[in-house]
Amino acid sequence: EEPPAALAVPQAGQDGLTLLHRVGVVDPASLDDYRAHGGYTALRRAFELGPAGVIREVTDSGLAGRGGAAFPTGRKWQATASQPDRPHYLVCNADESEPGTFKDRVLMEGDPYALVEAMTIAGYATGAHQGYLYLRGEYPRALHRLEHAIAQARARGLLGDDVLGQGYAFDIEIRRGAGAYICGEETALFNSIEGYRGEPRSKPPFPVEKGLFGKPTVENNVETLVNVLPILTMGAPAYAAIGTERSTGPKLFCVSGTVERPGVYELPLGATLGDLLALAGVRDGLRAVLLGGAAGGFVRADELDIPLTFEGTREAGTTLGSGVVMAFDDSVPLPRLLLRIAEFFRDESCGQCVPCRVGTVRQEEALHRIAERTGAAAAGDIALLREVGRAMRDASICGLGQTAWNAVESAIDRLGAYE
Ligand code: L3W
Ligand code: SF4
Repeated sequence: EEPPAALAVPQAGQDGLTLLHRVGVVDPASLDDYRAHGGYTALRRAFELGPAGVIREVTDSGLAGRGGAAFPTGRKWQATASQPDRPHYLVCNADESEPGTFKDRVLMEGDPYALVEAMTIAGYATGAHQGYLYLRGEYPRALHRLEHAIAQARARGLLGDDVLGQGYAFDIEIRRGAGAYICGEETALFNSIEGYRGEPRSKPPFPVEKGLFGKPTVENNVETLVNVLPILTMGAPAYAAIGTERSTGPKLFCVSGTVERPGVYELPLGATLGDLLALAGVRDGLRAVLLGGAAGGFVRADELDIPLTFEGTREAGTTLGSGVVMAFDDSVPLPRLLLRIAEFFRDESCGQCVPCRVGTVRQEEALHRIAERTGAAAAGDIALLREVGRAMRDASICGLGQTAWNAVESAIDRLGAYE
């Protein structure tokens, strides 16, 4: 059962990997194999440290969320752990839907017990006894492997009423998404689990205070959680020595488009875009790279020295997002590509707030008009796009509307699209 090429892990089995070291090496169905490759040492370490000790390690590691927003994980865990209201919940956001993102799929399919162990640690640290794993509906192989892993862990006392005989109760329930991108937004995801429409809630209150079922909730992305395993096994100082001072640790990148070897790559934060593209085999004629997915931004082929860090990409006017790196050469018609991105946002807007509901339609209409004129913008089109984009960014309730204009704006300003 070979994954399709786009899901290849070109580095699988190589030495020095921190997150992918078991992917392609262990049998994803075997708990014994997982244990033989270091599995469940981090959970034992967590029980030695106690909940506060685990949160201290995660805080000291500098780990920041890998789903796109880079919020400090230790701060989020501490904020939930300290809430007096009970119960607390843990939610793993595995609704991986950002176009061009497929790293969490590789982790879940290739190393499913790692996520089960990491969720158990996160639940223990933050005082949750129930974890929900909200899985993208289009990931049937990940579903089967995780269901199997959860059942095996339960049967072997690694989930359930008395995890590892430590008197801590924790279990995991999988909920499947139904194809809506917006359900990856953390509060829309809560609504979806609770049986309501997948519409984002206004924040604050943040989920750490009022999340799932109105209770204190930690929600983390799959990759964020899996990082907790090396933090506990190698210790926070050694983990923090990977990467840069402000962006610590390893990061998974999803490389696709016009490269020789598309797939998921692991590199320390701080490597440059050029380093990554060299690994993936950049082709002649590279024109642009979309960083951070549809919600991110384009950079030019002469900007490959951008450091892949949260601050470096921000300073370069884009974002690391969830690790999307899509390469395009001259064979890709830019107006058609931008129109496709706009169609995506119009399609996926939940329609709850006006700036996004109307703005994504207006943006698509303008880009459609331009594409029909084979890429030439008429007077007023660009001004209209800017005005609509500004309104979406400033006045939308959630990240979808706030970022729906990013890629188009960067294509106009950096790539000279439509000139
Ligand atoms: C406690 C505070 N908690 C913020 C928490 C908040 C959330 C996290 C980040 O994601 C990104 C965007 C795109 N006390 C807090 C607090 N929090 N302040 O920190 O929050 P926020 O609001 O900055 O961002 P967000 O809405 O969670 C937006 C990316 O997501 N994106 C798509 C991502 C897609 C994937 C995927 O497919 N795998 O990840 C689209 O916009 O990059 O930066 O937990 O509660 N004072
Ligand atoms: Fe819904 Fe868009 Fe508003 Fe988000 S910004 S709540 S997706 S309409």
